[in-house]
Amino acid sequence: PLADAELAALIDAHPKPSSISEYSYGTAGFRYEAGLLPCVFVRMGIFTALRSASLGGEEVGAMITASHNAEPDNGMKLADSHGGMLDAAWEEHAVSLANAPDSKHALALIHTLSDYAKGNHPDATADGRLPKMVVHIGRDTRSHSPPLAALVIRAARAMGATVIDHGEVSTPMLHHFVMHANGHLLPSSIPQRCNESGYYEIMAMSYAALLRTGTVGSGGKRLPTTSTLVIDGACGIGASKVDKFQRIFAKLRAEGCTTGLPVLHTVNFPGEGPLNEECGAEFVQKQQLPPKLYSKSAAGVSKEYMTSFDGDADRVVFHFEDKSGKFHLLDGDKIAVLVSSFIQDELRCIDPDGKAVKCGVVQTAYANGSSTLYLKNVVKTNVIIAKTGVKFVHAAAHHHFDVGVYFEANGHGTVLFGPKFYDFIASADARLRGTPRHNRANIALRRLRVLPALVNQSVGDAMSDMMLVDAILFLRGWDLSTWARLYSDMPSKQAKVKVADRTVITTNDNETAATAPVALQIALQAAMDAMATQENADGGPKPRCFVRPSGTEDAVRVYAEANTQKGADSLASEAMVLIH
Ligand code: NG1
Ligand code: ZN
Repeated sequence: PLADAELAALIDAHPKPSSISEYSYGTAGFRYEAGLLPCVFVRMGIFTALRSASLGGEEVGAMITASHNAEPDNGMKLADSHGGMLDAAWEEHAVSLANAPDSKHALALIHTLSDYAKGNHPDATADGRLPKMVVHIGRDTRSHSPPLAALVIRAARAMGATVIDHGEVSTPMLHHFVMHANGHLLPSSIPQRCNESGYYEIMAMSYAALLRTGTVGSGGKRLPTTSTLVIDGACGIGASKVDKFQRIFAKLRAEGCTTGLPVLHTVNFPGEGPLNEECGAEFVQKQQLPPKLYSKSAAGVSKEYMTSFDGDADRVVFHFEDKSGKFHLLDGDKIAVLVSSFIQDELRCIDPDGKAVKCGVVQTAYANGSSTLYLKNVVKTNVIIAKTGVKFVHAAAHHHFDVGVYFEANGHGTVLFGPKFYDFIASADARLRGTPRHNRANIALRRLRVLPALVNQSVGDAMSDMMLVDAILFLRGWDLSTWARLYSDMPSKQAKVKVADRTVITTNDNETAATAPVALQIALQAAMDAMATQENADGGPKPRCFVRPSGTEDAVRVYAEANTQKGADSLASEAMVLIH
């Protein structure tokens, strides 16, 4: 029996603010100004417990963060038992519970969901009690995250759930913990490690193993320009975590594993500057500008090899300053190109026809047109354009490919390895056993084998993606300028417009065109056509412009790209005027 009175008291103590007509589940969960969230958070504490029960006691998670948003905002991302995003049908239940008008309605819903859980797991329920419930909680460094986390924990406990409070962690760490807590869902080649040190250990060991494959025969060169990697932590959680991870490097060095290890120099720690402000992945990628370096230790730092994380460390972009002082950005699209071509090349060393494992890349409408062309024409891989948001790109990568690489232009992405990939590795393993270690297929096998552990397959992970990119650059003997030269981005411009009601704009499935208001799309199309004629560039990608309501901020986003920066800027300004 549920503790109805306790639950009702908790819900009543945190009523829905009058300024909210309806809480919505955005691109990445609930995200609002922190003061508006206690109502949702109490209910989500209850909800996560129910979700765990509905899965017969599999463990789930809630991450308290507003990622790249400014400090006053907060939010919650929910992790399902496989470590990925919450199931879409349960998203609807979450929204219903968040919006129940009062405790009476909320309790009715809670009872429906708990009856559903009991019905699904009759063996696990004794005396009408719910199956076991386990909820993992993590939070970012925002000042209001601890009290909000405390509310979630209280509510989950009132449901009778066991709560594992991980304290301050990055979003991908929380997803990793959840994925590893449900060991039976993990591929057998990945060691089960459900704690912070295990998370670092898996990453460091597989990273070092990948570097070691560079010492025999093929590649493996650390250029002076990549010997120190400077990490801009956005004044958020990522900075502190990289610092801890770095300690494992010291251990590796002490054990004699010195091959190619770079120095990781972290700047922009929590408290050194305002979170995500003029620094971090969101600022760097959207503004196409270098981050402000708040740390004292940043004085005189080399800018040849840099990355920026976002506020909850699930995104990463790379950037550098060339000899003439010019800033160059390597965004998520560039990462997708680097990673997918690397994996494909290694696969081909074992399977020259490339038929055994289906590889592909999932992008969004924000992907630079040049990257899509490069993936199709040079990497010669499959490309799918999905709706913005990890839940959509992740699902597409999982559904369509045996090795699915997905990256949003903003640096959020990962690689998913399906059953056919693991089968391929097992059979290659049997076939190549006993071949010399410098045999190229043997090297490729050892490289591919460590990837599923190095990569965080539950969700985008700045630290893991950073180490993967660094290892590939090392194996290729490249620095950022070589990588940047693979293709040139089409000049692009992104902007945000605040409007009274952003939901009046709706879009088609992959968000490349607006479906309402109809006149808006007609006008945008006319602007694109006019730009195409004006720029008169033959062959290359055509000017593009689209708008969509943000799912994380109260604004409409505008994206434009053209053959010149002037063209992209003017298309974006036209679109902004049209929206106003
Ligand atoms: P919205 O605000 O819905 O555009 C943003 C990013 C998404 C995704 C989510 C989650 C852009 C243009 N959009 O979503 O790609 O990362 O945040 O954090 O970067
Ligand atoms: Zn984020």
